[in-house]
Amino acid sequence: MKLNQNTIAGLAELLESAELQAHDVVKITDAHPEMDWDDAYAIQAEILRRKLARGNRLVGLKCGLTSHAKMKQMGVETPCFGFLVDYFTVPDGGEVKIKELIHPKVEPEIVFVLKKALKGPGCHIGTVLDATDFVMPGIEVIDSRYRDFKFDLKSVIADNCSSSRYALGGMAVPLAGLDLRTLGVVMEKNGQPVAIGAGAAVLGHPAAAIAMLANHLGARDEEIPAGTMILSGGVTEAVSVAAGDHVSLRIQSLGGVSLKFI
Ligand code: 0L1
Ligand code: MG
Repeated sequence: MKLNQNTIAGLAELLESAELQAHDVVKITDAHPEMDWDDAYAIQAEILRRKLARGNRLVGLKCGLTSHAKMKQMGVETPCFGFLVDYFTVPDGGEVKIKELIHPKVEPEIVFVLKKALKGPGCHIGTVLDATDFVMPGIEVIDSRYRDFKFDLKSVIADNCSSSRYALGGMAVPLAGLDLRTLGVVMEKNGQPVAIGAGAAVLGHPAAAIAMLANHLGARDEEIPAGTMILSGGVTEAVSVAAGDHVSLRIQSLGGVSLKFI
């Protein structure tokens, strides 16, 4: 690690305050170009520690930047991993208050819920499918704290991979007989299709993203506990939203989920 504990705590406070007060900041590597990957995840972990100390609950994990469309959109080449806490959760059909956010975008996601713990190294698609209880459709609302969504990968990891809100559809679908690679995904904004794709857009198979997360945590001697809910990453590019927008997502065989922005 290149940053000391005071700097990590200060950067966590900067980014978390930006999130809670809905204002943007410049990417943190501008002032700390020496920052390494461990520093980036340490800042993210410090943000989680602050939230848990305030009484928030951890409710899930996320993989980000797992499709080539997203990597190209953001100019990066590697996925990133983050966390979800209770107040990020919006019910299906519920409202997201734009004034609580900076410049939100929405992404269609295939969401996994595990019935067995996963611990890397060595996790692969088969391990993940064996450990999966069911999958669901999800809309993730991302909201980078960085001005104009301009960041590099270390800065975005520190910023908890732009996590801000998410909603899950109501159908829990077991995997038997489903090929997640070929499931069609259609996201509409105000009744118009704005993002169309298929599950294979996520690293060839969405379970590959979950395996990558398990291997990433395994390298830190951590596991993904049974029961964990995990967003596997946006299937398409993210789409900007504004007050008054209605977003709905349908994923073949998994049903739908929607959000209103007010
Ligand atoms: O969930 C995601 O794929 C977002 C990862 C962070 C990058 C971004 O803000 O687009
Ligand atoms: Mg996402």
